[in-house]
Amino acid sequence: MKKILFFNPRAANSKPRIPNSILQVASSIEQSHRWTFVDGNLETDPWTQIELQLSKGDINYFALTVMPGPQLKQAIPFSKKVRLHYPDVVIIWGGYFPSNQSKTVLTSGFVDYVINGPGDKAFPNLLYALENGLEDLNGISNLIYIKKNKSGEQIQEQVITTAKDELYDQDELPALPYEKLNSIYPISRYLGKTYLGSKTIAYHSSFGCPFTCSFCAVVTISKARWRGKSAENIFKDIQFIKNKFGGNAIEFHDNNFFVSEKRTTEFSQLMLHENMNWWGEGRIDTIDKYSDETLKLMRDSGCRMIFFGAETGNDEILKKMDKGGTQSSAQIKAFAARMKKFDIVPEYSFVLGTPADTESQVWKQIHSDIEFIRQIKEINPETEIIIYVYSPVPAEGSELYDAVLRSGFRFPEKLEDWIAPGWEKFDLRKNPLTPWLTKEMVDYIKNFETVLNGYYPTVSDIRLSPRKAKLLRFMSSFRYTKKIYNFPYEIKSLQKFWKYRQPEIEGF
Ligand code: B12
Ligand code: SF4
Repeated sequence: MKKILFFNPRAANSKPRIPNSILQVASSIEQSHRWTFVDGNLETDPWTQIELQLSKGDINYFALTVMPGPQLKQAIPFSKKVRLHYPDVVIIWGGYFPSNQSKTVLTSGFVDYVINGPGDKAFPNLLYALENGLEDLNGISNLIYIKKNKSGEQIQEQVITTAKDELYDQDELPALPYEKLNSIYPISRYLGKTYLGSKTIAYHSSFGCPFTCSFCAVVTISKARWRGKSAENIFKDIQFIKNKFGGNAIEFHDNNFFVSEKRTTEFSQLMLHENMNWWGEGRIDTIDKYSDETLKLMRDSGCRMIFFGAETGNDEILKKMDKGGTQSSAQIKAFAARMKKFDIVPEYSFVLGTPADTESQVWKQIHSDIEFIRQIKEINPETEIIIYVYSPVPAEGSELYDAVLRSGFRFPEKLEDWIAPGWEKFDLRKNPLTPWLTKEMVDYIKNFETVLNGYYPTVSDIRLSPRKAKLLRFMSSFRYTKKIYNFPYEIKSLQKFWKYRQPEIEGF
């Protein structure tokens, strides 16, 4: 049996999560292959561990999951080293980054195959083809690779993207190999303390999203499709992790957990007596259609907070973002008030700094969004605000992406450029290299965020004691009330000193 070395590059400096991407891909080859795993989130020196495995001489595949951002800092140099020192090992990348930037990844010379979106069938099918000498890989869905044709003396390279499968029935996928993971890294190490509970389970219950927001990388992967596991199956898994490993709270990592009110209701009913808090991501216009009974049931079953893409208070931009056409600024406000009634904290994320034709229009948008955020805080001060600076995703054909291209923006063409100092933070949506945003604008947004986080510290940072939160608020109150956001060094240094945690970068 051939052997795979899976690698999860470091994504979080603390609080590692159950590595669901790796677990799900591993479940697809459980019966046909041997595998082991190195988790960059749990190793101080993951390369030594990788090399230890490779030096045994029985690894045939090095398979990595890669998100944009900091994961690239290990994914790129380690793949390069594997290619250099172990040239026979086949290198396969999967996940959002390679799916969206496949050409750059494949032309690097150190990644052989990219799994495009769900790997549940593509991964085992690819391994089968490679092991059985099948030359034509075109029949393997969800795969991107480089085909080399020899014409005369020239080798022509062509990036081939095979057909995409419809999303799979999530209830038919094999069970995740939790026990095997536990034998490599004790699962207890993944059940972190969050504001939801002392042993928080990260669970992924659905794939995709039925919407087509034009700034979102999920659209390019799942093409407005969504499939979810049944409430019973989610509940069974949760009970298993709870009983076997002691999990006592849940973070749902779905892009959109709440697509089906029926599923949410069934799940909430099952959870009523479990005494577990839970959190997930949803849409305002979807959940606003839920009945009051459902919202109450959700809260009774432990739903404490929901993450929503509020995006902006500007109705015109909301339309450009293609939020499905039904989310409006009035609804965003009314919904914050509705959530207050049910004691569920709405966590609103905003995307500031979208492109506009002139500099003054960009500034106008930024100022009006900041005013809008302040109004939301007045309506429901419990609302958690997450601020992103817009970073484009290659959403070909959308109005927003057309404006991005018109501005002259281009993604890096060389894979290693993604870890150059300028690009490194690009996908953290904090420091985008977009032509329409000046440094002053980015600073202004960041400074407002600092003052806002000072005046309203997040409840999800459990290390921040009430006393510290009070002091932060006190120190920020003059600036916040007088709207003086520039150079908030005193707040920044306190946040740095207390290692204030930004949920958008590290999770809770
Ligand atoms: C958990 C998570 C994190 C955690 C990671 C924690 C950890 N690993 O310990 C934290 C909170 C740190 C995080 C941070 C970020 N994240 Co993140 N994250 C996720 C999240 C919610 C879940 C990932 C997951 O487990 N999915 C479950 C598995 C089963 O699905 P999957 O990964 O898609 O896997 C399938 C396929 O993609 C494929 N596949 C995936 N990997 C591999 C590997 C191989 C070898 C193969 C063959 C196949 C394969 O097969 C799998 C099974 O079908 C996703 C959203 C989502 N629902 O996926 C966002 C997501 C991946 N993150 C995203 C981003 C942008 C980030 C950030 C860079 C920025 C940000 N502001 O969020 C930061 C910074 C990351 C960093 N510090 O490196 C984006 C990526 C979008 C894009 N632009 O490409 C996503 C999609 C969220 C979103 N909707 O925008 N993230
Ligand atoms: S609703 Fe959320 S996950 Fe779905 S397309 Fe829009 S931003 Fe992406």
